This record gives sequence, structure tokens and C-alpha cells, in this order.
Amino acid sequence: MSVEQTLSIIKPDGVEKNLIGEIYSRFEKAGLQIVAARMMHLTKEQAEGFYAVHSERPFYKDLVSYMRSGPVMVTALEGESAIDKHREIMGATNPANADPGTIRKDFAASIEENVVHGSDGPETAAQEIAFFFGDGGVCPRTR
Ligand code: IDP
Ligand code: MG
Repeated sequence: MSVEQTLSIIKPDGVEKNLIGEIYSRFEKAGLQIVAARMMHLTKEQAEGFYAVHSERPFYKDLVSYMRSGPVMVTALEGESAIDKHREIMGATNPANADPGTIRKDFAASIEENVVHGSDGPETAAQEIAFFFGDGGVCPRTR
């Protein structure tokens, strides 16, 4: 086990459903600490750039438009095995396959509108955190 950071996004449907506190509460109860947070409306360039890895997928255009359909909450979280822990709390991409008690099982409407994003590995986590919080945007939890 080691302390990691991961990039977490509450997507526009999660913000619209007023789930910010509910979702952060689940992360905090699991021992994850918020080390950066920002509400923002993604530009086209930001949404396309963030999901560039999916640019060849048939759902890419819709995904970019969904991610720009309202404000998102972008957070960096820190804790023991933060990347896997965060993905466990989110649940599977498709809510139909998500375990009971996960965010996506409880709140997601579809495989696209699935409420949350979480990094999928150490390299993407570092990349994604730098994408939103580069240049000193992450705050050390000194208490
Ligand atoms: P993840 O968010 O669980 O890591 P990814 O495969 O990285 O899943 O896909 C990124 C996002 O793209 C998903 O969270 C979802 O919003 C959307 N997405 C993934 N697969 C599909 C699909 O088959 N149809 C529509 N949207 C999809
Ligand atoms: Mg992914």
C-alpha cells in the first residue's frame, strides 16, 4: 500500500442532482482527503483534451457535449491506494454492472451519464491532476 493521489470529477448530472456533498462524504468516509477542488464549466478544448484518449470511440462527440452540459466539480483526492479505492467507490462504468452501494449504481442514469470520473492508474492520475491543478494547485494537507 502507498499514498496516492487521484483525479475525481463530479460530472454535470451529479452536480445537477445536488450530489456534491453526498459524493464527497463517501470519499471522506473511505479515508480519502481532498487536496484540491474547483467548480468549473469545461471549455470545448478542455473536454476534448481531457477525453482525448477516447477520440476514436463512437461516443466521443456525445461525451464531450455531455461533459459541457453544465458545471463540473473537479477534485484531487489523496490517500492509501487512492486510485483503486476511488474507482471501487464509483462502481463500474455501466451502472447496470455496478456493485450495490457504489455511486454509479445508486445515482447513474446510463453508461454515458454516470455521475463521476476517476483516474484509472498512476500515470493517468498524475497527468489528469496536472491538467486541472498544475502549477501549485494541489494543497498539502498539513492538518
Ligand atoms: P470510466 O469513466 O469508468 O473510466 P471510460 O471507459 O474511461 O470509463 O469512459 C469514459 C466515459 O465515457 C465514461 O465514464 C462514460 O461517461 C463514457 N462512456 C464510456 N463508454 C461509453 C459507451 O459505450 N457509450 C456512451 N458513453 C460511454
Ligand atoms: Mg476512464
